[in-house]
Amino acid sequence: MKPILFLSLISASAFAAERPNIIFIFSDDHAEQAISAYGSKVNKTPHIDRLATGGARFTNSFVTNSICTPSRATLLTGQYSHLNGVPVFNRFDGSRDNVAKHLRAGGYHTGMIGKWHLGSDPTGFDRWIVLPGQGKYWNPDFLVPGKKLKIKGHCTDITGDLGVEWLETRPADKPFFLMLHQKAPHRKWQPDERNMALFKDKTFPEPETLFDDYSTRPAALPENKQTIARDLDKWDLKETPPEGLEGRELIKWKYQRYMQDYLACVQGVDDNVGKVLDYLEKSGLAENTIVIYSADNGWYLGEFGLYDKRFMYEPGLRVPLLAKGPGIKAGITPAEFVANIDLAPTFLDLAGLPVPESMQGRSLAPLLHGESPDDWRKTVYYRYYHTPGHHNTAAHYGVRTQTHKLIYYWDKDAYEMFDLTKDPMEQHNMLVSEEEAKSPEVAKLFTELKAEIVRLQKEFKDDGQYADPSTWPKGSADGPFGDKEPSGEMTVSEAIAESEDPGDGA
Ligand SMILES: [Ca+2]
Repeated sequence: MKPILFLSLISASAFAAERPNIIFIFSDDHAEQAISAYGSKVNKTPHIDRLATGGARFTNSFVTNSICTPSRATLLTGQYSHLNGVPVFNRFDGSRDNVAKHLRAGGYHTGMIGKWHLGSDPTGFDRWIVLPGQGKYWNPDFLVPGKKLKIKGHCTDITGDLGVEWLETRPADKPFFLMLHQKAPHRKWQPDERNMALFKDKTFPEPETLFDDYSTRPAALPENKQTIARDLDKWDLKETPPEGLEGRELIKWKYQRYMQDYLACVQGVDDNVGKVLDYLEKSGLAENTIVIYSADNGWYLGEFGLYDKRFMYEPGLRVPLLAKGPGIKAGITPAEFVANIDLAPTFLDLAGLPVPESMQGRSLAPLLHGESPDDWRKTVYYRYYHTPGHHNTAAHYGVRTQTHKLIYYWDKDAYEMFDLTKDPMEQHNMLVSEEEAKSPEVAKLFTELKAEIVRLQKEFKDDGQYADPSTWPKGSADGPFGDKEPSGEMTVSEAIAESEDPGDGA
C-alpha cells in the first residue's frame, strides 16, 4: 500500500492531533533591545518573556534585508530579495510559491491577520484579513477578499482580538497555521490610550552612541536621514520642544519623546501576545500549539543617533526570535546564526512537510529541540537595496561573522570593517585610516571577509540583479487598495466572518 492511501484512511482529527498548530506573531520594527528577555534597559515585556522562559530565545537572529516589505516576502518564500522579486517597496507576485500554499496543501487550515504590506492579495490562506498598505493605528480599515471593512478601536488590540476570534471559529478537525502580524510599533507611533498614559512621563537611559559623530564611517552615515537630531518630524514628536532647547539638550528631549511613544506601542504588542497566550492556555490549545515571535527588521533606539532600520549595523541587523510549544526545550538560548530565510522552512518542518528546494534557509527545528548541528552556518549575508529611499540610506551588502563584520556601499565603492569582539558598538572602522588598513593583520582579514562575501553570493545565487534601481520590479506594496469603499463599522466577529477566501485553493 502506498503511503498516500494509508494517510487517507486516518481520520482528519487523528492526524491533527499528531501535528502541532503554529501561530507566528510578527511585529513591525520591534527592536530586540526593547524586550526584557533580551536584556532591555528601557522596558519590560512580560508576555513575550513567557516565550523565552517556556521555550527558546535565539541570541543571534538576523534579517537579510532590514526593511518591511522585503522582509515579508522573505518570510513567505524563504528566499533572499534577489530571488523573491521584492528588493524594495514593490508588489509581491501572489502567483509565486509561498509557505502558506504548502501548509494549506499539506492539510493545515491557514490564516493571515494584520499587516501584510506586499501590495497583492494574500494567496495560500483559507482566511485572510489584512491592513491596506501600512494601515492605520486608530479605527483601521481591513481588507478581506473583495471588500474593505472598518473596525473601530486601536489596531494593536483589534489585531489581537481578530487572532482570538479566528482561533475560536476555525475548523476543529484540522491543524492550523496562523500568521498574526501587528502594525505596531511602526512609525509614527500612536499608542493605545492605556499604554500612552503609562509611558507619557517616563524617562529612559540614553544609549552610549546617541551623539555619534560618524567620524570613522564617512561613507554613508553622515548623509543619512534617519537621525533623532535632524529627522524626527512634528508628527513623530507630536509636541513642540520646550523653548530655548538646542544642541544636545534638544536631541535628548527628542529621544525621550520618541521612546515614550515607541515603547508604549511595544507594550500594546506585548499585551496582545499575552492575550493570545492566555487564550491558548484557557482553551487547552497550548499543549499542541507552537507560538513563534519575531519582528520584520531590526531597529535603532537612539544607537548611532538613529531611529529606523536599513543599516547593517547590529541594531538594524538583529531581530528578536522566540518560540515555545510542544517539542521545544524550555529556557534554551540557541546561539547559532539564524536568519529570516529560515522561518518558512521551519514552519514546514514543524508541520512534518517537506521543504522545497527553492527555499534558501534551513529549518530551525533541530535548534528548537536543543540540538547543535556541526554544519550550521557560521556567517550571515545581508543586502539592502533601497537607495536613496525614504531616509537617504546608501545601498550596501556585507557579511557578519562570529567576530567581525564587513560592509560594502557599492555606489560609493566604500568598505567598513569592524571587530565586534573589541568594538561591539561599531564605532571604529578598521579601514578608515590608511595606516591601519595596510597593516598585515587588517589587510589579511579584509581579504578573507571579501572572499567570504563572494562565497555567500555564489551560495545564495546573488548575481547583483536589482543593484541598479532602474531594474527594480514595478508596482507598489501600498496598493492598489484605494478603490474599495469601506463598509459601515464592523465588530471583530463580523469582520472575521467576511474573511473566508472563496479562491481557487491555491
Ligand atoms: Ca518594518
